[in-house]
Amino acid sequence: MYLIKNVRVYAPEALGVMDVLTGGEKILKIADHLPAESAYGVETVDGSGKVLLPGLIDAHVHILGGGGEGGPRTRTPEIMLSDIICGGVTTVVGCLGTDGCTRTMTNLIAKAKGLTEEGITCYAYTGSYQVPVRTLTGSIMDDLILLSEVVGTGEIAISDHRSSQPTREEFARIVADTRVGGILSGKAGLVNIHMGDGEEKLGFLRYVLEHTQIPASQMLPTHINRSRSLIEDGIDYAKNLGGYIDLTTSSDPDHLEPDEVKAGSGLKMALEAGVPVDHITFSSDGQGSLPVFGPDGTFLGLGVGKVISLYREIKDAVLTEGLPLEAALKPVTSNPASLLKLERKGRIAEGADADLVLADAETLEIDSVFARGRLMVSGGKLLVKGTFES
Ligand code: FWO
Ligand code: ZN
Repeated sequence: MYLIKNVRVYAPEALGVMDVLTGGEKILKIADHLPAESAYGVETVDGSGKVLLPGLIDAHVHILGGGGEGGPRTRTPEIMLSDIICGGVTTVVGCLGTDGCTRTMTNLIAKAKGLTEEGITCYAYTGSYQVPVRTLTGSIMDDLILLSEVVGTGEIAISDHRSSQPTREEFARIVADTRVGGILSGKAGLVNIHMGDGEEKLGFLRYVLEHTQIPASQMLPTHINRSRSLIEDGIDYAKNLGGYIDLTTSSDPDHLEPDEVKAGSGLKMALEAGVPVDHITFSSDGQGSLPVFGPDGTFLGLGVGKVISLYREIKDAVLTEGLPLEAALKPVTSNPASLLKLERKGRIAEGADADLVLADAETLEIDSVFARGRLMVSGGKLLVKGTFES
């Protein structure tokens, strides 16, 4: 049990200075004053001068590693627990990308189970870039209904030279099957959509909204900030069709693509254009490759995404872009939790999982991270390492 005292709580809504009691894996009590019971092994944590945030949700991480666009030597490394918790992330959704051949669903599910055993909460999308979707059981619905880790489908590539060039109808069918699989399994059934640099942009998503009864909350297009023209299309899609958009934080701010938009500034752009904050999420693309192709499609090189970029972009949104902390937190806490229907995640509330980040109120530097009630990082130091981490 931990009693975090006199801490400014962002649930992500600002609750003011409170005392927060955790026990086991849960948040038990939030009140403006809780007596510091020394009995029952309650450990008191001094929260003065600090903020308490919900553990971050990163809904797009290549937990097996991804890449390969430059041949086998460019297959990126598998994630380790510390890559995740050092950035205040306590919930992850793992995915496959371009390479849905050497990266398999059986491996993805096993890795998700491993990360959950190591202390965070890890889910997965079935499929990869490809269409038809490469599932584990042979069907999207069966994967959702039978595999507890599977919460949706993705990352399905459209408008990209590396996609399977699916038809609109094929795309609509994937969204429909994922929706019904979600309904039958009591899960979100969210389709995570990889947006490339193609001219089509969000046309396929508009087609689904205009020609089917499927709600906009079933689809989440990611990499929306990969170009100025795509983020403008994304802002229009979110504002006028009630769509949801996901910005990628991993791009290296010092080596942005020619017209790539940093996630922190993309968030500000969308909010100023009138997109409701609840329709915007961030994800890192951690361990995914960040390949650069020439205009003629030749491979020029690649970097590797990092989960720690997620929290970096939240800090930048507040400290550089001047956004309120509440607005900067929603895209990585309550918004992905709502879209993914993860009721116990993304919020500081009684009965929710004790996934918490304690950070300095001024610098937002992370001090401590709790995952399901276990102290994983304290005083900025890693307490819990992955099985094979030195
Ligand atoms: C983006 C994941 C991209 C992999 O377009 O989609 O390639 O399979 O590991 N990454 N292909 C990166 C841009 C948003 C910068 C992926 C990657
Ligand atoms: Zn992608």
